[in-house]
Amino acid sequence: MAPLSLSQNAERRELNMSDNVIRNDWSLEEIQALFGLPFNDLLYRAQTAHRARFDPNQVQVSTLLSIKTGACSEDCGYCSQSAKYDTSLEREKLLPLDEVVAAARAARDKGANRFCMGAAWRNPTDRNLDKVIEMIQAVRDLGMQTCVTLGMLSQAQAQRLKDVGLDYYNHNLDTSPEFYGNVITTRTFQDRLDTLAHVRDAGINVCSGSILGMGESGTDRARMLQELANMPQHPQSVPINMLVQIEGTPLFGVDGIDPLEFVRSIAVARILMPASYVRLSAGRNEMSDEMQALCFLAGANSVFYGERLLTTDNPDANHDRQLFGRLGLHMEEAELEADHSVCCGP
Ligand code: SAM
Ligand code: DTB
Ligand code: SF4
Repeated sequence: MAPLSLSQNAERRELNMSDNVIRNDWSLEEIQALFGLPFNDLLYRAQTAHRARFDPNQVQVSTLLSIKTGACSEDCGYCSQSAKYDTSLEREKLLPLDEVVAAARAARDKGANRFCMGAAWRNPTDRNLDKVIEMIQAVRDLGMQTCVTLGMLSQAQAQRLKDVGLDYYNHNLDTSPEFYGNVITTRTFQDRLDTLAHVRDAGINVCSGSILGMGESGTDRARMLQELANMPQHPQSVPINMLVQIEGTPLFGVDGIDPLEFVRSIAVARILMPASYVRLSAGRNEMSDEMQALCFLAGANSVFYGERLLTTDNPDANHDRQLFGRLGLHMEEAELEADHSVCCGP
């Protein structure tokens, strides 16, 4: 093939520059056009956008802990923890503070800079929140960033979490508004947007993303990314999960997603939200090292790290460290607000 002409080169450079602009007005057609690019062109654009704002060889690692497991009143069709499905999961009460602190310390000692605590609640009660606030304080005292995912939040609850110095709140859109009703019926897509608005308005970093491989169409994936990218502010963290199929749930046995389509979705997320962390989330146990390497090339720069997600397995930390070594990736270190005492006391 002939080399690119000067004007083709200029056009390409211009396209790549435009990928570095923060926009909140993406049309569905534009997003579908990105998905439709030749794979190499898409990855080139995503990698270029990534390099403009991030160290391309750095990966942020968060460790998860389920602080309250199972018996959830919601009917999320993917979830091991819904009381509506027989998934043979042992339910557990809210963990005591000392167990949470021990798990966070172990995660920190293995190199995680963020500890993410998840609870199987539709929403926390104010008394639940008192306990979680103690946990957040204790984990911050270990010098780690904190994230919690507790279900729906009121504005007042979000403010309480901000006041204790919570760094991130995770609440996923999960899928497109159009496909949503096929997956969850006990709360609406709008409920999710409302919780995210409460978190954002309280000034907490938003962590919001999705699950791929639930039987959704390519248009659903584009619409889901459009919803995330057209929020008033991009979520600072965007977890992209691949469905972990759980026996007993309605989504068990659904046709999985083509791995290259998954990589494309990461690349499009990176281009649409160039300043956000894009997390290669659940499902890594089912991915080859090579597929994960492609996801990093496509702009993923964060993972869940440690042997356990919430109720299912994740690659072990040694394997991940070896993979990072083979790829020349280094793990990001914790950066907490300089003045910890402002929000949290001495
Ligand atoms: N109960 C809270 C809620 O739903 O917001 C917090 C915990 S919930 C388990 C957090 C997120 O984990 C879900 O929104 C979903 O995106 C993801 N998740 C749960 N089960 C999953 C599965 N089997 N495979 C992939 N992602 C999953
Ligand atoms: C997110 O997007 N993925 C995490 C976290 N946020 C809370 C949860 C993944 C759960 C995978 C299935 C399980 O372990 O139960
Ligand atoms: Fe409950 Fe969260 Fe699981 Fe839905 S995803 S069933 S709200 S724990």
